[in-house]
Amino acid sequence: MKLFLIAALCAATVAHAQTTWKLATGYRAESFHGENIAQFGREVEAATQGQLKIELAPNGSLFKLNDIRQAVQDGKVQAGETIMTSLVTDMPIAGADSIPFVVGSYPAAQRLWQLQRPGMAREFARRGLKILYAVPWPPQGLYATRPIKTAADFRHMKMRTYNQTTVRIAEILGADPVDIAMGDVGRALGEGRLDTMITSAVTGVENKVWGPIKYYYEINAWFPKNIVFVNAKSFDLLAPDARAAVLKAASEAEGRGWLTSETVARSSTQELQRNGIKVERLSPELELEIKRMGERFSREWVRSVGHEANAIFVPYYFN
Ligand code: PCA
Repeated sequence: MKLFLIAALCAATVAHAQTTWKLATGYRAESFHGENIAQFGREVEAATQGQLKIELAPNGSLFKLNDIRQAVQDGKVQAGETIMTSLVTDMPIAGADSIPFVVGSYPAAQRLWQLQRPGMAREFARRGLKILYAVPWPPQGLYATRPIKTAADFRHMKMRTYNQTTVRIAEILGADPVDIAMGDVGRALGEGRLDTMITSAVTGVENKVWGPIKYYYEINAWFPKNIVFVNAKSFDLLAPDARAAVLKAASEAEGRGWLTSETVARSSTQELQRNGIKVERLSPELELEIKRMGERFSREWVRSVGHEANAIFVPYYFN
């Protein structure tokens, strides 16, 4: 009996010693988000003396970006990264960071995240998921193949979208939405499948959009976040010290990711410029008009989310 117990204990230790989490993402391993995940993985592995390894499955190779949350929830993969707006259909408060013109700076984005996080953690917990950390993309700017001078210029421009939120924004602007995953932007541009898009400077650089794209307007429209999370059962299976190590590394990854995002925002805008893209401001009249459209989107969002929206935005605006 004693021997059996010892054998069982050893087996349990060995089981802890060999855990590997696959982490599915829809984005590239070489992006700043991907590199941050890789560093997070290295830190977890070092802190747990190899008890836990995190293996990145980039580029939608395991699951498509918009399916990753469900796949982790169903236990098909242990961990994942997605963009929060991909969750809005059944988790409306996830869209709080993609309402145009609410947040205009990194400190404001951070404040919003602190207010959004408790509700998100509840939503995740309800689905058997645990949030590890979230990091914003640089501010969203407007790219175009031809100058945009008035709101009418959007009409019948093919605008790239990547989820429900961006489709609605395209519709409000009067553009024709075309769904294009981030990795396909370069090819789609080459094939003339898109004329305009709203995304960050770094995404423009990674997709080398110069050539077809001639203009980048720094409208700072919103700061969407990527969220990294794990199936709660996988997390609970870890030994307590490994769990603590994961949470510590996650909190460091979050801090590091926010700083990198800010640095990359600046360097990428310069790189767009170096490659011949005109980095400009919209005319004040058009900026005002676009902000009004943003307000319309915001009203629709608040109406669809209800009191949970107030729980975020009342303190955001009044504290
Ligand atoms: N890049 C991603 C999401 C937001 C961003 O800046 C994309 O364009 O798909």
